[in-house]
Amino acid sequence: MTGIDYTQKIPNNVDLQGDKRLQRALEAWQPNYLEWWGSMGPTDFNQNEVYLRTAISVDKDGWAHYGFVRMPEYRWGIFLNPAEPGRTVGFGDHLGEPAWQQVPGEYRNWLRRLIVTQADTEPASVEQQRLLGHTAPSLYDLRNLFQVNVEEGRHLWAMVYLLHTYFGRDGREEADELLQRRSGNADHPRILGTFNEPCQDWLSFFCFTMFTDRDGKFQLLALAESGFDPLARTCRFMLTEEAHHMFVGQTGVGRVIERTCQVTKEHPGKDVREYGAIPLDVIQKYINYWASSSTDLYGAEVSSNSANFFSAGLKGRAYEERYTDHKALNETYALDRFLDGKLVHEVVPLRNAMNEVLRDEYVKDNQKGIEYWNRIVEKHGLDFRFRLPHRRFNRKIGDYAAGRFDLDGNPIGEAAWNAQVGEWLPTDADRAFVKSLMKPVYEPGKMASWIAPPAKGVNDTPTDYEYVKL
Ligand code: BYC
Ligand code: FE
Ligand code: FE
Repeated sequence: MTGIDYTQKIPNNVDLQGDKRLQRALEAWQPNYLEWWGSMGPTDFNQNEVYLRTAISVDKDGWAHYGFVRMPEYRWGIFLNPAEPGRTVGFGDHLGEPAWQQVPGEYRNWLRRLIVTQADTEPASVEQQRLLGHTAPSLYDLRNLFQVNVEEGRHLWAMVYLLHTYFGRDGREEADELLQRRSGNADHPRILGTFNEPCQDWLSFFCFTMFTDRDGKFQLLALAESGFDPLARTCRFMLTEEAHHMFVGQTGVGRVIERTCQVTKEHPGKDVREYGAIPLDVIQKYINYWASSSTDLYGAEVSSNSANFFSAGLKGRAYEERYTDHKALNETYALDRFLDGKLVHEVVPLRNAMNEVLRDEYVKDNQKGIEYWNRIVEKHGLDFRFRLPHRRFNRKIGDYAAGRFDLDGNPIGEAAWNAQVGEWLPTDADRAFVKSLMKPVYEPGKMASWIAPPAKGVNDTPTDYEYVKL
């Protein structure tokens, strides 16, 4: 079944009606979710109609549905990609065995932990972004923010469905806790570092959707390979939603760059700040900050957890089908570790380096984004070039957290770091300046001083469309 039943309290394509116990349990969680949305989701705007897309089927054209919806009335539901008949486990020790339709008992705890970690990021991001509506640079951007927010809410539903359906009582407890942890709360924080970082201005929001949602893309690609079939199917559908989030980040930062380039050419020799634009080197510092924090989200370079997840067939590699050896048992991975204060070349069993393998794909994808931004600068004939910080730069997780590294990944001392960190990461003054620009622009078609208009509107609408009815 690919069509989605919208007559139900919880829209779904998993025949929820056929399992009354499960349906009741999820319908009991639903008001708690809505209460969380009301208190931790976007502040205000819950009574405004927003031009949102809603999935009406999981087919390719299932996204055709756009309309005005108040966010609390968005039809959050449970949508899985169709089952592939005869699907088998695609990697690890169980290669070729039938994919699991139930949780394999021996892997229950690992699997639950993976699902909870994935789930936790979704509400966290909504919490991080909750104030941004008040300073949106245009109605177009306001609408995109809310689109991202409701879809992250749906991603939480996707994971909660798995917890409730396949993990019994402890799954239900985990689902409740997902509504209790809070981004940035010292006593009860979200699980992963980046999801506790404040994201309170729109340059940060665009960097977040560029770099942090892109971690989402690669983690989902790895989980979409899972031998636990319901997880694979739900992640495959989530990936179709994720593409829009990265579009918002990629083009959002691109439009900020575009605007700065325009101002630079209109007022040669002047500080663009005077004209309400953001200097390119400040944009670069925000890139450095969010790219490095999001690079942490792959975990340690050498990790027995990652080896276990792979061996067990729970979490694969992105694009597993591109590899020839799906067992990865006799292969190795060479990397520069940072041990006792020195970079040391080491060769480790490939399975232990699966976090790094996934991070490699992520870094490659980020690099393409940087090139897109540089084409904008080039088009304007300016000399500035953006760059991706080296993966060792500013890390808090893994080997490199133990040292200091410059943007090229060279180890440096604490004094050198302190002397230069203000050129690499946003300073208080940079943040204060960016914050000073964050004034809402709600007139249809108008843009804030620091951002260029989008190339086109949503779903073939004109860019001065009234995307949010205020
Ligand atoms: N911050 O063996 P290690 C998304 C912990 S984003 C804090 O290196 P492992 C989205 C780790 O939990 C995608 N702690 O790591 C984006 C472990 O803790 P314990 C989210 C961290 O286990 C935008 C310890 O360090 N999905 O969807 O191989 C908006 C040693 O860990 C961090 C997933 O992450 C960190 N950055 O794996 C909305 C997929 N990194 O057990 C949504 C599910 C590591 O010693 N998660 N630790 O207490 C996983 O696959 C893995 O848990 C990880 C790390 C990739 C996160
Ligand atoms: Fe998500
Ligand atoms: Fe996302």
